[in-house]
Amino acid sequence: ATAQIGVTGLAVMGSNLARNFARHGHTVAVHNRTYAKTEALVKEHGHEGDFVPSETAEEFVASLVKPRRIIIMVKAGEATDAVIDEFAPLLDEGDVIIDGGNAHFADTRRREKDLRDKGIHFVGAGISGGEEGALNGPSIMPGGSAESYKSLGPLLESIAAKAEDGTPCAVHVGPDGAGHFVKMVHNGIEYADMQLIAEAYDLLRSVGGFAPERIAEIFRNWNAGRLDSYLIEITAEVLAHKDAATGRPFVDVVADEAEQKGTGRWTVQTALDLGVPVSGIAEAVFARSVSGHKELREAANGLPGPSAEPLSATEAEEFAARVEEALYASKVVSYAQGWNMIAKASEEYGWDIDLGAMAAIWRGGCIIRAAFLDRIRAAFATDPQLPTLLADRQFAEEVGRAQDAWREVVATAVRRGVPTPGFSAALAYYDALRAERLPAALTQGQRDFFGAHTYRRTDREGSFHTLWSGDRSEEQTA
Ligand code: 2AM
Repeated sequence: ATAQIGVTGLAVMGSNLARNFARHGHTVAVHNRTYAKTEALVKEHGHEGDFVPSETAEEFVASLVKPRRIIIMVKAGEATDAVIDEFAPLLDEGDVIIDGGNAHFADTRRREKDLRDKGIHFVGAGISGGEEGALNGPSIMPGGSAESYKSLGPLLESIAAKAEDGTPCAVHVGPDGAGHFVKMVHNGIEYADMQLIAEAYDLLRSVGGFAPERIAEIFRNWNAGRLDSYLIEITAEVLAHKDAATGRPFVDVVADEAEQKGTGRWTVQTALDLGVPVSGIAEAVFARSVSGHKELREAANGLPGPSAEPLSATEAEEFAARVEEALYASKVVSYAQGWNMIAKASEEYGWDIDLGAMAAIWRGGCIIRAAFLDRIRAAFATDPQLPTLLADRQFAEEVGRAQDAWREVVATAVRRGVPTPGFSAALAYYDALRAERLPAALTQGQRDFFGAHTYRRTDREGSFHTLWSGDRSEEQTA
């Protein structure tokens, strides 16, 4: 046995990950259900490093040094269980199985428990960065036991992306499903980011009157500032692209129905269960959903909207600057919500997640990589117990400075009939958090009126109920 790590499931993600290990000097055992893929990998990329191909699961397991480390790269769901069932009987106590797919964290918790009972470490690892990241450096979010990370960590850190300060974008997130959980939230935040960028584009186009090519330039400028990020960078590329067949802007020939594979939806479903408001992510998931409901959109097409004068060139430039502020402030809110969700789950499941470390490993390799994440890392370094990013002194100052522009942009969008669910929800959340009093007091009154659900008072401890259908006197119930 010579291989330090094994990869089974050699579609593009698996192959690229195996090549990444080999290129970093590790001996990599490779295996796939159908041998042709294994052969093709070794034939095409064998010169990149040391690969040990195996045709059968038994040979593959025998080719690995102990403790064996096997990464499964198959489609999330039944295939993962099938592969685990095939390999588990061949392994020894202390061996490590890593699931690098996009599993739901609840499945990862179940699998981890089953394998733990057999003495095998199961690590659900979120891997972000797509095919390119897998080959050249992904952001890696492994869960599972701390012990498994001792033997696995150095291997993962060697192939992970490196942040600007050289830190590898891989860290032990926490026990059992913690890794897949934070990967899910990462994807939710990615949905929110994309939605906010889409709204900014829509405003620049429909209110500002700018052409896609000019908007690409605006995004390129933004990318040189505090919004510097992979998503803003590729937005400029997409907007500048011309369709070869028609010569028109590419965005104008693409059907405007956004699709989703489900991690955004999982994030929102899970957030509802945990009771964490992630309105930015939820609005992003719903916005994709609305875009896909062709029948609803056709039925509503032609409903009246407002009429408005086009902006002058100077007004349009000023408006664009305000959109940048609104985008930035809304982004801070959606990240604040995402981090709240991670903090809540960490508490609920006893994961003890280092919140700053999550920002640190997302600085490179993944889709939401951005200069901004180093600011989040710094915020948690200053205060590891920070209840919301909005309370960080620097973020608070920036959002405070942006708020006038942010309100103006949302008001303009409403007045001119441009849907901005992301910007609007983020602003509403900001205003709700900072409000001295919320109308939730009235909600409690209504609940007590129709359902005797009781309420608490601002001036005394205990639970109270008013005899609404009687003499309206108040009784203390607890
Ligand atoms: P295949 O090449 O034999 O189809 C992505 O689909 C990867 O997952 C492929 O490498 C595929 O193997 C593998 N895969 C899918 N379902 C599988 C299963 N039930 N057992 C093992 N490998 C599977």
